[in-house]
Amino acid sequence: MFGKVTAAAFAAALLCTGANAASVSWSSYSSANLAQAKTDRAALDVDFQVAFEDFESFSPVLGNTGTGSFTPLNTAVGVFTTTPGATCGGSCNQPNDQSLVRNASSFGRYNTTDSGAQWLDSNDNAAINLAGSAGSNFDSISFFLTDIDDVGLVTFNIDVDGQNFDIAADIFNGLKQQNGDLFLVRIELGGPVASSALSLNIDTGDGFGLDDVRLGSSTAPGPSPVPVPASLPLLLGGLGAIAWAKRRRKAA
Ligand SMILES: [Ca+2]
Ligand SMILES: [Ca+2]
Ligand SMILES: [Ca+2]
Repeated sequence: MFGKVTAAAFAAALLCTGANAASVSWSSYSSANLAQAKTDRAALDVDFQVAFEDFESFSPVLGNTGTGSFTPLNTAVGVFTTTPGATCGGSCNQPNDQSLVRNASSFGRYNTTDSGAQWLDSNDNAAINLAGSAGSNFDSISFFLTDIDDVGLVTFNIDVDGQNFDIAADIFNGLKQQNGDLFLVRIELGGPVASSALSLNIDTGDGFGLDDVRLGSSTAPGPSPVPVPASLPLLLGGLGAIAWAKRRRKAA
Protein backbone atom coordinates (compact mmCIF):
# COMPACT_ATOMS: atom_id res chain seq x y z
CA MET A 1 0.00 0.00 0.00
CA PHE A 2 1.39 3.40 -0.99
CA GLY A 3 0.17 6.66 0.46
CA LYS A 4 0.93 10.29 0.93
CA VAL A 5 0.19 11.93 4.27
CA THR A 6 -0.56 15.60 4.71
CA ALA A 7 0.13 17.57 7.86
CA ALA A 8 -2.99 18.46 9.86
CA ALA A 9 -1.82 21.62 11.56
CA PHE A 10 0.64 22.45 8.90
CA ALA A 11 -0.38 26.02 8.06
CA ALA A 12 -0.32 26.98 11.74
CA ALA A 13 3.01 25.25 12.19
CA LEU A 14 4.48 27.20 9.29
CA LEU A 15 3.37 30.47 10.83
CA CYS A 16 4.90 29.50 14.16
CA THR A 17 8.24 28.16 13.01
CA GLY A 18 8.88 29.60 9.59
CA ALA A 19 9.70 26.02 8.55
CA ASN A 20 9.37 24.73 5.01
CA ALA A 21 6.30 22.68 4.07
CA ALA A 22 7.18 19.02 4.59
CA SER A 23 5.42 16.01 3.06
CA VAL A 24 5.52 12.32 3.99
CA SER A 25 5.17 9.36 1.63
CA TRP A 26 4.45 5.99 3.21
CA SER A 27 4.47 2.40 1.96
CA SER A 28 3.45 -0.73 3.92
CA TYR A 29 4.70 -4.29 3.39
CA SER A 30 4.48 -7.66 5.08
CA SER A 31 7.71 -8.86 6.71
CA ALA A 32 8.22 -11.25 3.76
CA ASN A 33 8.52 -8.37 1.30
CA LEU A 34 11.74 -6.68 2.43
CA ALA A 35 13.31 -7.18 -1.02
CA GLN A 36 10.39 -5.41 -2.72
CA ALA A 37 10.56 -2.60 -0.15
CA LYS A 38 14.26 -2.12 -0.95
CA THR A 39 13.54 -2.02 -4.68
CA ASP A 40 10.85 0.60 -4.10
CA ARG A 41 13.19 2.58 -1.88
CA ALA A 42 15.92 2.62 -4.52
CA ALA A 43 13.42 4.26 -6.89
CA LEU A 44 12.60 6.93 -4.28
CA ASP A 45 16.07 7.73 -2.91
CA VAL A 46 17.50 9.03 -6.19
CA ASP A 47 18.85 12.26 -4.67
CA PHE A 48 22.38 12.73 -3.30
CA GLN A 49 23.10 10.84 -0.09
CA VAL A 50 24.29 13.20 2.65
CA ALA A 51 24.50 10.67 5.50
CA PHE A 52 23.39 7.12 6.29
CA GLU A 53 23.02 5.19 9.56
CA ASP A 54 22.42 1.44 9.73
CA PHE A 55 23.20 0.96 13.48
CA GLU A 56 25.71 -1.80 12.68
CA SER A 57 28.65 -0.07 14.42
CA PHE A 58 27.09 0.06 17.91
CA SER A 59 27.29 -2.62 20.60
CA PRO A 60 23.90 -4.31 20.68
CA VAL A 61 21.81 -5.14 23.70
CA LEU A 62 21.13 -8.82 23.35
CA GLY A 63 17.65 -10.26 23.48
CA ASN A 64 15.60 -8.98 26.36
CA THR A 65 18.03 -9.15 29.24
CA GLY A 66 20.52 -6.34 28.70
CA THR A 67 20.52 -2.81 30.00
CA GLY A 68 20.06 0.00 27.51
CA SER A 69 22.14 3.12 27.62
CA PHE A 70 21.62 4.50 24.16
CA THR A 71 20.02 7.85 24.99
CA PRO A 72 21.37 10.08 23.63
CA LEU A 73 22.83 8.06 20.77
CA ASN A 74 25.18 10.00 18.49
CA THR A 75 25.06 8.67 14.93
CA ALA A 76 25.99 9.61 11.36
CA VAL A 77 22.55 11.20 10.82
CA GLY A 78 22.29 13.07 14.14
CA VAL A 79 21.41 12.44 17.78
CA PHE A 80 18.67 10.01 18.81
CA THR A 81 16.77 10.34 22.10
CA THR A 82 13.57 8.80 23.47
CA THR A 83 10.42 10.13 25.09
CA PRO A 84 9.63 7.82 28.05
CA GLY A 85 6.28 6.04 28.04
CA ALA A 86 4.00 4.82 30.80
CA THR A 87 3.87 1.17 29.71
CA CYS A 88 6.72 -1.33 29.64
CA GLY A 89 5.54 -4.48 27.83
CA GLY A 90 7.05 -7.93 27.34
CA SER A 91 9.78 -6.65 25.00
CA CYS A 92 10.92 -3.83 27.27
CA ASN A 93 14.37 -3.60 28.88
CA GLN A 94 14.86 -1.57 32.05
CA PRO A 95 15.46 1.29 32.36
CA ASN A 96 12.67 1.89 29.90
CA ASP A 97 13.58 5.48 29.05
CA GLN A 98 16.36 4.17 26.80
CA SER A 99 16.28 3.07 23.21
CA LEU A 100 18.25 -0.06 22.41
CA VAL A 101 20.37 -1.28 19.57
CA ARG A 102 19.19 -4.86 19.15
CA ASN A 103 20.55 -7.65 16.96
CA ALA A 104 18.22 -10.58 17.60
CA SER A 105 14.96 -10.35 15.64
CA SER A 106 12.11 -10.58 18.09
CA PHE A 107 8.65 -9.21 18.76
CA GLY A 108 8.37 -8.47 15.02
CA ARG A 109 11.25 -5.99 14.91
CA TYR A 110 14.33 -6.70 12.81
CA ASN A 111 17.32 -5.42 10.85
CA THR A 112 16.76 -4.21 7.27
CA THR A 113 20.43 -3.61 6.30
CA ASP A 114 22.00 -5.85 3.64
CA SER A 115 24.48 -8.15 5.44
CA GLY A 116 23.59 -6.40 8.70
CA ALA A 117 21.99 -7.54 11.95
CA GLN A 118 21.16 -4.48 14.09
CA TRP A 119 18.50 -1.80 14.38
CA LEU A 120 17.44 0.90 16.84
CA ASP A 121 14.56 -0.37 19.00
CA SER A 122 12.04 1.92 20.71
CA ASN A 123 12.03 -0.28 23.83
CA ASP A 124 8.31 0.54 24.38
CA ASN A 125 8.97 4.25 24.77
CA ALA A 126 6.41 6.84 23.63
CA ALA A 127 8.70 8.19 20.91
CA ILE A 128 12.04 7.95 19.18
CA ASN A 129 13.33 11.44 18.40
CA LEU A 130 16.07 12.48 15.99
CA ALA A 131 17.87 15.81 15.95
CA GLY A 132 18.97 15.25 12.37
CA SER A 133 22.19 16.84 11.16
CA ALA A 134 25.27 15.78 9.22
CA GLY A 135 27.38 18.92 8.78
CA SER A 136 25.86 19.44 5.35
CA ASN A 137 22.46 20.64 4.17
CA PHE A 138 19.77 18.04 3.40
CA ASP A 139 16.16 18.17 2.20
CA SER A 140 14.92 14.60 2.63
CA ILE A 141 14.90 11.90 5.34
CA SER A 142 14.06 8.28 4.60
CA PHE A 143 14.10 5.09 6.71
CA PHE A 144 12.52 1.71 7.40
CA LEU A 145 10.23 1.04 10.38
CA THR A 146 9.07 -2.34 11.67
CA ASP A 147 6.20 -3.53 13.86
CA ILE A 148 4.12 -0.36 14.28
CA ASP A 149 0.59 -0.48 15.70
CA ASP A 150 0.28 -4.26 16.16
CA VAL A 151 -0.70 -4.12 19.86
CA GLY A 152 -2.62 -1.67 22.07
CA LEU A 153 -4.10 1.49 20.63
CA VAL A 154 -3.69 2.18 16.92
CA THR A 155 -1.83 5.46 17.21
CA PHE A 156 1.26 6.47 15.30
CA ASN A 157 2.20 9.92 14.09
CA ILE A 158 5.29 11.74 12.88
CA ASP A 159 6.38 15.24 13.87
CA VAL A 160 8.63 17.01 11.37
CA ASP A 161 9.83 20.43 12.55
CA GLY A 162 6.46 21.12 14.21
CA GLN A 163 4.29 19.66 11.44
CA ASN A 164 2.30 16.59 12.46
CA PHE A 165 1.45 13.67 10.16
CA ASP A 166 -1.17 11.27 11.55
CA ILE A 167 -0.21 7.92 10.02
CA ALA A 168 -2.67 5.84 12.11
CA ALA A 169 -5.64 7.91 10.96
CA ASP A 170 -4.64 8.78 7.40
CA ILE A 171 -2.86 5.58 6.31
CA PHE A 172 -4.03 2.79 8.65
CA ASN A 173 -7.62 4.10 8.92
CA GLY A 174 -7.44 3.21 12.61
CA LEU A 175 -6.84 -0.51 11.86
CA LYS A 176 -4.30 -2.62 13.72
CA GLN A 177 -1.26 -3.75 11.69
CA GLN A 178 0.26 -7.26 11.58
CA ASN A 179 3.13 -8.32 13.84
CA GLY A 180 6.37 -7.65 11.95
CA ASP A 181 4.94 -5.44 9.20
CA LEU A 182 7.51 -3.30 7.40
CA PHE A 183 7.13 0.36 6.47
CA LEU A 184 9.10 2.56 4.08
CA VAL A 185 8.98 6.26 4.94
CA ARG A 186 10.31 9.17 2.94
CA ILE A 187 9.98 12.76 4.16
CA GLU A 188 10.51 15.71 1.83
CA LEU A 189 11.46 18.73 3.95
CA GLY A 190 10.41 21.28 1.33
CA GLY A 191 13.85 22.91 1.15
CA PRO A 192 17.44 22.55 2.33
CA VAL A 193 18.10 22.61 6.07
CA ALA A 194 21.18 22.19 8.26
CA SER A 195 19.13 20.41 10.94
CA SER A 196 15.67 18.91 11.36
CA ALA A 197 13.69 17.73 14.41
CA LEU A 198 11.92 14.42 13.83
CA SER A 199 9.75 12.48 16.32
CA LEU A 200 8.17 9.05 15.76
CA ASN A 201 5.30 8.88 18.28
CA ILE A 202 3.51 5.64 19.22
CA ASP A 203 1.23 4.16 21.89
CA THR A 204 3.52 3.23 24.80
CA GLY A 205 4.02 -0.51 25.11
CA ASP A 206 3.89 -0.93 21.32
CA GLY A 207 7.57 -1.28 20.48
CA PHE A 208 8.94 -0.66 17.02
CA GLY A 209 12.22 -0.78 15.12
CA LEU A 210 14.02 1.89 13.06
CA ASP A 211 16.79 1.15 10.57
CA ASP A 212 18.72 2.44 7.55
CA VAL A 213 18.13 6.14 8.15
CA ARG A 214 19.25 8.31 5.24
CA LEU A 215 19.56 12.07 4.85
CA GLY A 216 19.36 13.14 1.20
CA SER A 217 19.79 16.30 -0.82
CA SER A 218 18.41 17.23 -4.24
CA THR A 219 21.57 19.29 -4.83
CA ALA A 220 25.17 18.13 -4.38
CA PRO A 221 26.04 18.22 -0.67
CA GLY A 222 28.22 21.08 0.58
CA PRO A 223 28.96 22.61 3.96
CA SER A 224 26.01 24.01 5.87
CA PRO A 225 25.76 27.80 5.68
CA VAL A 226 27.36 29.67 8.56
CA PRO A 227 24.54 31.09 10.68
CA VAL A 228 24.23 34.89 10.71
CA PRO A 229 25.40 36.13 14.15
CA ALA A 230 22.66 37.75 16.21
CA SER A 231 24.74 40.92 16.35
CA LEU A 232 24.95 41.34 12.55
CA PRO A 233 21.45 42.84 12.01
CA LEU A 234 22.19 45.29 14.83
CA LEU A 235 25.51 46.20 13.22
CA LEU A 236 23.89 46.75 9.81
CA GLY A 237 21.16 48.83 11.47
CA GLY A 238 23.84 50.92 13.18
CA LEU A 239 25.71 51.50 9.89
CA GLY A 240 22.44 52.58 8.27
CA ALA A 241 21.80 55.08 11.06
CA ILE A 242 25.32 56.54 10.68
CA ALA A 243 24.83 56.94 6.90
CA TRP A 244 21.47 58.61 7.51
CA ALA A 245 22.99 60.98 10.05
CA LYS A 246 25.80 61.86 7.59
CA ARG A 247 23.24 62.61 4.87
CA ARG A 248 21.31 64.83 7.29
CA ARG A 249 24.46 66.75 8.19
CA LYS A 250 25.26 67.26 4.48
CA ALA A 251 21.74 68.44 3.78
CA ALA A 252 21.94 70.81 6.70
CA1 LIG B 1 20.79 -2.33 10.47
CA1 LIG C 1 5.14 -7.08 17.45
CA1 LIG D 1 4.85 -3.21 17.91
